[in-house]
Amino acid sequence: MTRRHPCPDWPRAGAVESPLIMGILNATPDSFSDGGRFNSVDRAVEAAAAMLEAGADMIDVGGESTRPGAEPISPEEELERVIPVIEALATRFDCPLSVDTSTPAVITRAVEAGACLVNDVRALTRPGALEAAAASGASVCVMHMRGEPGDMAGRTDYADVVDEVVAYLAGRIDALTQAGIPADRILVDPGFGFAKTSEQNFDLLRRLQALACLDAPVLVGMSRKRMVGEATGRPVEERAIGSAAAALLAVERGATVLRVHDVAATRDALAVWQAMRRAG
Ligand code: PT1
Repeated sequence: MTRRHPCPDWPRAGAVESPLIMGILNATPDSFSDGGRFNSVDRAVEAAAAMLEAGADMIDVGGESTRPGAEPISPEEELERVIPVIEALATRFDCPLSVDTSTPAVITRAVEAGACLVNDVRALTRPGALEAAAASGASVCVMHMRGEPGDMAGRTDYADVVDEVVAYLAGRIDALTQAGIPADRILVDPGFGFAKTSEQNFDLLRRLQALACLDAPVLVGMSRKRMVGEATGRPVEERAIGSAAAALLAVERGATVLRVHDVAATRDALAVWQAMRRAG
């Protein structure tokens, strides 16, 4: 029997001294490649332990890559990758767990296994996903994108990217609340890197405050993304500092949950911000 750790009361913009750090755990074969199932779960537990040690507040487990150009995987494959990892983490750690999925069966099973947050880059638009999430009782994060990761790259013809993101997320909040998900369990995410040019990503970041009208906690994920690479000229393995800077700029503009790979760098950036906020 696995234990389920409840999600925190999600911090809201303005009322927040301590944004939450969500550590990214990829339960994909390319992330934990050598050996069989036991070995890969073991390594996932080790990676989670290291992020918690570095100051992560929660762990986000995902089995499907959603970076630009990625191909979808079958529900069976996704279940096989994700559920054993969530079960193992729920047994070993006290922290809230999140599942990065769009798949109804994975939503149901992951919440049973101990996840308290469903993080869906497709905003519960897959058939059955909304119903599965509502029935699970978990919190939900809905994100903006256009199309699918496999075809989103060219779909960047926005009149105004911020207006579209806000309108889309407002519509998803309506759909979720109508499906019975309480408003205080809904988080929103502008979807950095999803069907947006670098320029549009930075425009979104600059005007992130506009999402405050949705009256929902704002989660952001810019960690190691191409937008950080284009700004810094650095390859993916050298983007920790740029990513921490981006996360801090988002916090200044109201973000309260930070989805990151580099937990220690983000923690230090937040410590500097908090010291400034508490001074004087
Ligand atoms: C995200 C996110 C996510 N990103 C949420 N979940 C990914 N809530 C996975 C690039 O431009 O931002 N929010 N789950 C990862 N997806 C990408 C997208 C990775 C773009 C890289 C890029 O480099």
